[in-house]
Amino acid sequence: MSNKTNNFPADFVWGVATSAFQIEGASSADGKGPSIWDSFCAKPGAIADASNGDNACQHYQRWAEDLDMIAALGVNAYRFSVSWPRVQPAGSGAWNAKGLDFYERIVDGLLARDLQPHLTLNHWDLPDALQATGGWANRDTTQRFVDYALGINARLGDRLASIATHNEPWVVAVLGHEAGIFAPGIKSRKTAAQVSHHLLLSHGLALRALREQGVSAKLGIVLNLAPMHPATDSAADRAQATLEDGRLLRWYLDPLFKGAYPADVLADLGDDAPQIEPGDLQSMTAPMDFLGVNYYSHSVVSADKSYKAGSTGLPVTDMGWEVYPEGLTELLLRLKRDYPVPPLFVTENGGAFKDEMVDGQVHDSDRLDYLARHIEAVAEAMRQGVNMGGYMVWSLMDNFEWASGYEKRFGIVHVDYQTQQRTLKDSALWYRDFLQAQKTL
Ligand code: PNW
Repeated sequence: MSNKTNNFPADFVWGVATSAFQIEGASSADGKGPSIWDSFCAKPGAIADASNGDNACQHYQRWAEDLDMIAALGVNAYRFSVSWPRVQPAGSGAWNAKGLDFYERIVDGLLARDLQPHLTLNHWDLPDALQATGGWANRDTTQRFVDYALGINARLGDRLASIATHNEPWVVAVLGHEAGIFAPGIKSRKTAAQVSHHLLLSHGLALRALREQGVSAKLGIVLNLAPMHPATDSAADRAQATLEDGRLLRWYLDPLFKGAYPADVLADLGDDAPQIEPGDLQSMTAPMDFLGVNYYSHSVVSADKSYKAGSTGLPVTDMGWEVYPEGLTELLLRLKRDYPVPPLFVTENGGAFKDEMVDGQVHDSDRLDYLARHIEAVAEAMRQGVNMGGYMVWSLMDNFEWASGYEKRFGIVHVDYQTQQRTLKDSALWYRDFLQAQKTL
């Protein structure tokens, strides 16, 4: 693979990313409360391989070995999330000292290895106790989230490089509350719209509260974004692509950066539109220090409901997502063009592929190629003037891929779930060499 990429600034943030539920295991250890994903996994048929997060990668026990592995990759940053029910088992009130101690070990362990800690507060594992009172559909959960954010900042904030409030609010709202294929498994467009509103509101309220408390970490949010491309040039397909662009991108970006929901999406929602209280939209525009972008693919949109995704002829990953690095450059340029964005970080990018372990090696040339081409797409956006702060691979290691269970592997490190042995795949070795070359350029 050629390395034509370059000219990344010396202080560019290079990382690998994970999330708590997907790697930690120890689902009821040391006082941790259940999360909505613990409960969702127990529903028959919810998870492809009927698995759960009880053990996952046993990162809760193996964290020191894992941090050594991250350091050995030569990255300068690690993105992880805190399990809210591990640190505050009921989602309000009492804190769990052992849970907080765990994240303190992670943060101090990262700093000891010269790695920047980038923390996400909500990577989906809401305390079950809060779901019992309505979860994200209940406006009161926004206040519970503010308290949680303040507690984490009080304990860890002085050592964090960044705090992201939410990971991918679209996934929580739409996959969790409209499609119902992710926790908590609700199927209501109206509920989903209210949930998205409360996620954005809680983000803004948390930012304001954190700034008042005093914060040294950079503050932002992480969105999953994809350019929407009409399947054909027909007026119907183009109109559908515009609406999908509204649902996935503008629904989140417009309130965050312009203080208003997009009119076309509001009109499409009709009676399902969220209840908005005076001041809500104002709260959502709290200034951010960074915007996290998770990019996997573009979306091809058709007005024809029988259209099958992944049929453009482009190669697809094991998730069925088309490999389309040009879409990342396009997306980053669009963000710069349409919004007053702070520095952008690619907070997730990577691919699931069918890996084969042969003689202790994983020759994942498809993943290696995927990463190299997407890093080049970031470089291209930078050449065209986009202010990029960093890039993080999803994921450090194979892990619990939500409704797909352990069948889909996104890691640049292979995990043998029988032995919990970690093995660097070719993509990890390539990333390490690529980063080493960056340093000596
Ligand atoms: C992201 N979609 O999830 C998450 O942030 C990660 O936790 C996850 O492992 C990773 O991407 C890979 O899936 C997504 O259907 C899940 O569009 C689904 C979608 C997008 C992102």
